[in-house]
Amino acid sequence: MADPTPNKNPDFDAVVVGAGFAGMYMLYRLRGLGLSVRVFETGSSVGGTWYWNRYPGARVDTETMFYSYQFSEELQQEWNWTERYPSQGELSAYARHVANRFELWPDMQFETRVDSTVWDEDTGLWHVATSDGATATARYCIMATGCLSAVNYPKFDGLEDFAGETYHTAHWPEDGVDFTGKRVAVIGTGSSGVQSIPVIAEQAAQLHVFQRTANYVIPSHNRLMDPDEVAEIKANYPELRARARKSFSGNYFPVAGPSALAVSEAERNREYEARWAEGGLSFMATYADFQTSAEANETASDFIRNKIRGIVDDPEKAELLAPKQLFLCKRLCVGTDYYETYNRDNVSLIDISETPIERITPEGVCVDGRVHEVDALVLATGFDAVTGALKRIDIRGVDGLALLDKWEDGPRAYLGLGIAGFPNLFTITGPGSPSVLTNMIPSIEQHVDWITACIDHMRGHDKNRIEAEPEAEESWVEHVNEVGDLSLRATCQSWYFGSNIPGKPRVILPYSGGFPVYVRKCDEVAANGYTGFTLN
Ligand code: N01
Repeated sequence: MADPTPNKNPDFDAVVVGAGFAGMYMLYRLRGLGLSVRVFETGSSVGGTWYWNRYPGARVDTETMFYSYQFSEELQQEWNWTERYPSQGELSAYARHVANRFELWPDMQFETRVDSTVWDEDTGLWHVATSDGATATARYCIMATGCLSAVNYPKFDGLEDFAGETYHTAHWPEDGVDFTGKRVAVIGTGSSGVQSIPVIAEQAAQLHVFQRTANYVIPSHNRLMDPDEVAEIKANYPELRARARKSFSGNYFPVAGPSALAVSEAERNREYEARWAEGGLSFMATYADFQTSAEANETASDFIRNKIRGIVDDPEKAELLAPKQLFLCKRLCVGTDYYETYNRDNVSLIDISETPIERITPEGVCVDGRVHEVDALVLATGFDAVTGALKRIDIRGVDGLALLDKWEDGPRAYLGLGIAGFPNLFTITGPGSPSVLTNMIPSIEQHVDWITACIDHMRGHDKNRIEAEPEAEESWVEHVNEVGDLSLRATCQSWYFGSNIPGKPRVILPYSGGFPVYVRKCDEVAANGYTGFTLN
């Protein structure tokens, strides 16, 4: 797709792919440098993950006073979150407010998918081809495509013959779905299933939940924000944000102690009870050795399993819902009335751990020779995480190298920011960066700030081309894998390792050395003139 007439004056200084929280902030910062920018977005508005994931009950499970931008003091002071864990609707409204406030709309083109982007060494430009048949050239191509955006559609035999309606949680109709009086199947019990199941159960005549792996679900105890609490957080934002930046996940969760085994059972249970009562993700940070000691890990698992047995009336269902895998193997879920929902008469739980779904028939879901008849099918089957969205675009670098080929055995990237063989292409929260193991918005801001400073540096030093060096990339990938293998997470199946996608190489996708260590490394690289990158 090389431009027949090499042109050193690109259509745009930068093309940004995606208008989620990463793409919007990238646009804002690059415009601040005086660059011309075009953002392409498949959806018809801003918000990325919060645009697409409109399933019933969708809400963030990070406290939203902190799951928000911090780059603008005015923005964080003027915006008022109404709930501890705001809904998809409120998060989308926030995204639109940001686009309005910073007048981002004119540089964003919606309902336009980027199909391919091809590097032309002669002109030093990216040639970006979009779904509307147009092409654009740009000096920089910045992938703000999201870590959890490429939908995982399971390949069940007969799925296309199903006579009812089929939905995927991550591709939900804009006008919503009314399940009143319907028989519904939900397949999948990760965060999306956990959030949607209680809401669908309230509407549907009958709900069948198909569970392959039981997950750990901490109650959210969602509530309206207390105005005094909001005022206090707003008054102390700088210190609170700084404290979060110093914490492993970029999210401040107080750690009760270095080891769950260093305290008595009574003390440990008091701490677990307090966190269960408080609700939310801070449970995962109770003790620092959950990822290093199976015995410590088991104390948390046991506590949660006992909670499930206490909530769910039917002992058989309770045992099915009690997770068997290590705590924090998979992403911890946060729910509202999740386990309580299984006490409803209209909810059944079908264990597919040993007997997988055989096929979908026109009438419903067939397991072990029995068809569970339904009117609607909800696929809560997740994503081809971290690399999926990048691999679904035909990205070609130096000498036509396809990213798909380069990543055949797993992603290789330097700091999750640059890729050897793909000059002037940056990935926001790419593989090998902390991304999904952290609070995403601070991680996005850190990457966008770094990329902005890098481009500014290049312009200040009369450089037009930047490329990760293969050796630097190799040694970073090795480090990411070494650190990844240190945690118990490495012993189980999860999307963190690509295990949810048939045929995907088993490689740790995010960097698990923690946000502060990672930020220090990125800062050092920049301070030393972008070590590990070649600038021309
Ligand atoms: O996806 P998942 P998700 N047959 O991959 C099952 C973020 N998020 O959309 O575990 C039968 O976690 C699969 O089973 P198993 C959050 O980071 C955040 O729920 O592979 N079942 C699993 O139960 C989260 O982790 C928020 O055995 C099949 C489920 O489908 C990430 O997104 C909300 C199957 C998929 O769970 C992904 O969450 C939502 C098959 N062929 C999401 N294929 C909040 O902020 C898959 N499954 C609250």
